[in-house]
Amino acid sequence: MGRQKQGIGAASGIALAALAAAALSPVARAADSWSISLGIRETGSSGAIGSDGGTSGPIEWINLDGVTLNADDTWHTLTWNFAPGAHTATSFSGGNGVLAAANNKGVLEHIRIRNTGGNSGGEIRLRIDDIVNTVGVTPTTITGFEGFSTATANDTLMFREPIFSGSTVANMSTGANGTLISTASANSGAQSLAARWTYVPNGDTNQWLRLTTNNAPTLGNPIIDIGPTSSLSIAFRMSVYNPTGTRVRGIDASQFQGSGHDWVRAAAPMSAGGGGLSFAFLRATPATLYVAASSAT
Ligand SMILES: [Ca+2]
Repeated sequence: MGRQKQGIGAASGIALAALAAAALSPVARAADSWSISLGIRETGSSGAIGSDGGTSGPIEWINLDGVTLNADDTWHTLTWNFAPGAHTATSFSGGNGVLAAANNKGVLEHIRIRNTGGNSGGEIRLRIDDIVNTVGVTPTTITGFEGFSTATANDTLMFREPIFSGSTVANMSTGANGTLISTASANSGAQSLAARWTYVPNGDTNQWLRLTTNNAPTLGNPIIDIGPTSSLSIAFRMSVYNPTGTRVRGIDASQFQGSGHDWVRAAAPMSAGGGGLSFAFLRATPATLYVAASSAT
């Protein structure tokens, strides 16, 4: 009886060891990469570059899913050339597959970010800087996100928060969500705009985000020149906090915490007698939980 028990125990031990090994083995990871394209609204505006061109007119995607950005945490400047033959246009809403509008003016309606690599559950950070519209040989910087307070409210500066657009909110998961000024990194100057979101963690490569400028209180619906000698450049930097195949966040909801829980000891390294645990603190308001964050770093 005793031996039989031992045998079962040993077999269970092997099975548990195998499970543990499987859990610790590197998981085959999808590429943490995203495809970037522009959504241009053909407003036919007459206002100056960067001013509010409104929300009327068809929307064409320019070079649909044509450029790949990897989570390399490095700045890359992408340029879309509006000369005929130098780009493709694909209707998103009411378009005809040709980029054209009165006055050669349209609006930067959105940046399209498709989850081409199939990232599943990653907290994605897309930094944006130096939005430059060049006409002929004359560049106009619409914004480099300099001069704005770091306390500028989420969802207000050129780009709305990722959950804003009804077109793609179903692709958004819980967790960090926002468009905030960041001083942690800039392509030029000292500031950029950091958008943060998480796709629904199912690895669907058709998921995309319509990061829209729709009626943003500051720099919303910005007019750009889309004439045959014009182009638009934007600097991007992608990173992901929990890449595909990893899981870095959780909540310790174990019992036995008792009263007077010693957080310092729990967070101390195990080599020093602590628990070696990391914590994310949650702030609760009625019906909603937010991850406490002091900045958009
Ligand atoms: Ca900047």
